[in-house]
Amino acid sequence: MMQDPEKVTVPLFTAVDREVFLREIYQMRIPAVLRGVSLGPCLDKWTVDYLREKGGDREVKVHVSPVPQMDFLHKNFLYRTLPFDVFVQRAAETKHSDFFISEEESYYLRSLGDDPRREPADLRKQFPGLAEDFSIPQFFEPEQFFSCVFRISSCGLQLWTHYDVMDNLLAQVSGRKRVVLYSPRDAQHLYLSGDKSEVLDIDSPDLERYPEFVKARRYECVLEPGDLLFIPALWFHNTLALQFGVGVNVFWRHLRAESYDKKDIYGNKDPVAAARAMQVLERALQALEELPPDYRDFYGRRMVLRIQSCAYSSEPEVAVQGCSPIKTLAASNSETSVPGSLSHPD
Ligand SMILES: O=C(O)CCC(=O)C(=O)O
Repeated sequence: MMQDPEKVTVPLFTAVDREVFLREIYQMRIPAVLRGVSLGPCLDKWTVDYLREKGGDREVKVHVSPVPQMDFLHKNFLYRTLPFDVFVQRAAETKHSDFFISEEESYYLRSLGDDPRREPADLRKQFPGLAEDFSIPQFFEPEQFFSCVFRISSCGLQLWTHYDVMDNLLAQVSGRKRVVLYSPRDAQHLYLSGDKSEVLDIDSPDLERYPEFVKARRYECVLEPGDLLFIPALWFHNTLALQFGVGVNVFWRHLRAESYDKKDIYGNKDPVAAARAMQVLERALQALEELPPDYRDFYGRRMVLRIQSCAYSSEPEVAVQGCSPIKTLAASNSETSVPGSLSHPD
């Protein structure tokens, strides 16, 4: 019989200040929904009309897809450039009179820096008029700041499962959004292609092709307007806009600045030491190619054992240790939460 994936609700915290965040969430390296943190007047102000007027006609590069589930494997989407106000109008409507592919195409904006090849995005530079409505939560040290990115999606838009190498505070300003996350420890069940999982349909995966996928523990939450989601570096995430939605995410460095690739503008290039280790591994695998298959198998297994004993953490996964009891999704959906602490809805 096919095993069901283990499901866990992302813990919900209310009345979180910097001290609670640093002590109870940041240290544990687990995702958490933070409700009630002040994000500024954007929550009331950012209607479609206001965004169009204040954001103006600055050009933005957007993803346009014929279906809401974007597929990076088969590149079922196009990149197109539109004035911001036109883009917002199209992302907010469900049927378009002007379109690139079809009347029902979906739109997604991940904003970029002024010089997209050299500079990370910063809402304060690209959209200063709108940025003054958004307060960046001050949970980190200013020198940890990396980028501040607009995320605007058509209703139904689903972004593939991927990881980033920076810590992330994803603020949902309008519209509801489902987010599914997987621990870095479950990487071996996710069929990775670089930083992305090849399993696009996470709700109904092809288990003949991806039999291991059910072994990945699924963390899930639905963000309401005003919620912040803390996504620690290396945690995989998949987003599904349940409505037209506007979000802003802020990436923060978790490691020292020199640990990161200087050319990284998206916050998703592996840290320098990790990239070097992966290159050395590729060279080691090439060396094994010189051996006959049974020797390659034997020395391959010895290498795996060495990696397991030297690099794997002996700590149990914090999410299990630190967050129990976590309500599983199979249980009731009603949530209660304790100010400044984990919710224990059961
Ligand atoms: O909210 C979204 O649309 C995607 C968010 C995301 O991938 C991120 O913040 O890294």
